[in-house]
Amino acid sequence: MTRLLFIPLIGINLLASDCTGKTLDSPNIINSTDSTIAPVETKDPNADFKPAFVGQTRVSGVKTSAKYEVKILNEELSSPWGLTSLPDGRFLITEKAGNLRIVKQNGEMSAKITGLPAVDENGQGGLLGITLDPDFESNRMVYWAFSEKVSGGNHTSVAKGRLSNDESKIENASVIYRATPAHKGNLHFGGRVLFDKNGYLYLSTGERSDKVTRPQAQQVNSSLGKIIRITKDGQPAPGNALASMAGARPELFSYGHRNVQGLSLNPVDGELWSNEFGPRGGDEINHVVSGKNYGWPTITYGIEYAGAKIGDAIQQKEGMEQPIYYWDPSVSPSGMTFYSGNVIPEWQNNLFVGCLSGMHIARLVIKDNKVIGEERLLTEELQRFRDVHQGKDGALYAVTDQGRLYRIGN
Ligand SMILES: [Ca+2]
Repeated sequence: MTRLLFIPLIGINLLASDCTGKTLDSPNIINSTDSTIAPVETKDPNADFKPAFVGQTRVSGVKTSAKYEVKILNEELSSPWGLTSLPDGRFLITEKAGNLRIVKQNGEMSAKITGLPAVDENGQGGLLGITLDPDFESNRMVYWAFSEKVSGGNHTSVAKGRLSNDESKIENASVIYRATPAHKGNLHFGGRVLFDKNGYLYLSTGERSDKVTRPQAQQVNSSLGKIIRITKDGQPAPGNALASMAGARPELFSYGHRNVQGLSLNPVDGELWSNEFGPRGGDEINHVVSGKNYGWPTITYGIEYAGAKIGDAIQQKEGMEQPIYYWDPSVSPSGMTFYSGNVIPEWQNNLFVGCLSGMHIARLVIKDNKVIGEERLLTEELQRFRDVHQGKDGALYAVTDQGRLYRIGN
């Protein structure tokens, strides 16, 4: 029953975790919990960089004390990428090649929903993140990110459309935002979408990986390597702090990102958190504040895949934000969610991060915007976790590149 399909991305992500680098004395980082479990990461890091503060990496391990049950609801999906819930609890799931499906809580899968614009499914591109309009129950509008082929290459785009009453198609699909410039490549599209509490839409992008586009993560006249915040019509949302910076695109929310595939709102204060892939080492969790610079490629806790240093090999710089947490070696973080359900009460306000090369779901216990405990869930499944989502019933759900939909609850 194990299906090890979808090989194309595995090579790339294995590189990220190919840990042949320097050795370092075991980090001796003690956090503020009374846990005595060793950090979950036991491999040597790729680099001997020092964290900026205690608890920024390799915190003490934690272990869920409640019993929970892991169920595979479906394993016939084709490279599912984004997962969200309809109001009645069924799931709306994107498949990378361009298909959208509804899956019932019992795992039963619908036919392909038609009417979406074509996607460029090469490499890391395709049909990516998905979210519902906050007013979905009255307007049935759906928003999704995808890689769009255009003259000059491709780029990440956002489209919206109405889910037809019979759920067979998306009606009047239209592209509302294009993260230009285009680039000829098939890597680092970002691709999560998420509404904030005010009804504005976040989109995460990537810097397209190539050396020629990488510097654009620091350039505020480009949408590459950014978190974007727009209206439902794709216009710049009001209040973006960068809008006052000379030459900046007013839709930019934050910059200096490498490739952001995880976005979630912290239920404690409604603030935005993100993750991003580092190069070889240096995957990050960030608390994202309007107008701030998250450093890539100027500061990073990673090194090039081939082992070379990146830039000046610095990890801190005035005016650039530190990650809340980082991983070295890489775990390849993708979709993530804070948990606010009651099914597993001890998980409340914890952050759950789907990991691709890491092949687990990372559970991060967070206090005062610091990570104070880490656990690896579902390691025995050997799946590449692409998205993690809290269902309407308060359980956790996850999809994997190999095609599974999991329920994690009681
Ligand atoms: Ca960073």
